[in-house]
Amino acid sequence: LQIEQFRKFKNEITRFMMAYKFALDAFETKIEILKEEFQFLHDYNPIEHTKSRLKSPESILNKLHKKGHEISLPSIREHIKDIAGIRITCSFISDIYRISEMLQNQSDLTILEVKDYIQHPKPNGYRSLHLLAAIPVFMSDRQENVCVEVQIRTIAMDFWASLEHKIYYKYDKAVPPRLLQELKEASDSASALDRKMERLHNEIAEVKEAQPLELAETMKR
Ligand code: 0O2
Repeated sequence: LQIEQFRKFKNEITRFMMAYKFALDAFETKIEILKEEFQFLHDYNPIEHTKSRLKSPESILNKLHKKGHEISLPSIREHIKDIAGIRITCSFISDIYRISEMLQNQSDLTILEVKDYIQHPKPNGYRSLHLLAAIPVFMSDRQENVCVEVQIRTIAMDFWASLEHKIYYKYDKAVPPRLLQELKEASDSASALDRKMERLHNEIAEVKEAQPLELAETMKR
């Protein structure tokens, strides 16, 4: 009987996680469509790259435990919203808001939450735009609305966040104050770089609009 119970439990978990995997697959297709169509229409690609991940069962259980909730599938579904995560890296800050708006306008997505850590960076310097979106997944016998956490950021924000993440875990979450201060300064520099790149990008776009042929000739040289 115990083996039978274990099998049943294992199947339930596999099916539970499958819904999140399908949600990510569907989301990736959405992003691919935006990317290709945008490239075609504007001859420019606002998305540098995307990366998706499913949270490991161990990490799901740790988070549930840390938040003090009971361990059950309904409890996981209710309290852990970032089981399926997708990160979109853009070239410029304006692209972040453009992509976010395009996603928010898609009628099959329900936007549950928007956290703007660009307008309001975290005290440590973390910057990104987070959307929590529910996407319908059609299974053989039911439809589920599955939560996906979308993080949209620039290359510079991504560079900063991945280094900060490594340092945070290297010091086992007790980072020396001097390093915290330097990380904050690095975040400010990354932000200044983002703003400068955006300015240059706009300037080039204006010139391109005014003299498309001349600019093309200059670029060839
Ligand atoms: P991992 O390993 O990326 O999955 P929550 O705990 O999610 O219920 P919270 O903390 O308000 O609620 O969520 P928030 O602020 O939306 O952040 C969730 C995710 O954003 C994190 O997931 C990180 O991926 C990223 N993030 C948030 N703050 C920071 C930060 O200060 N530094 C870095 N490098 N990333 C950050 P996880 O589960 O923490 O980690």
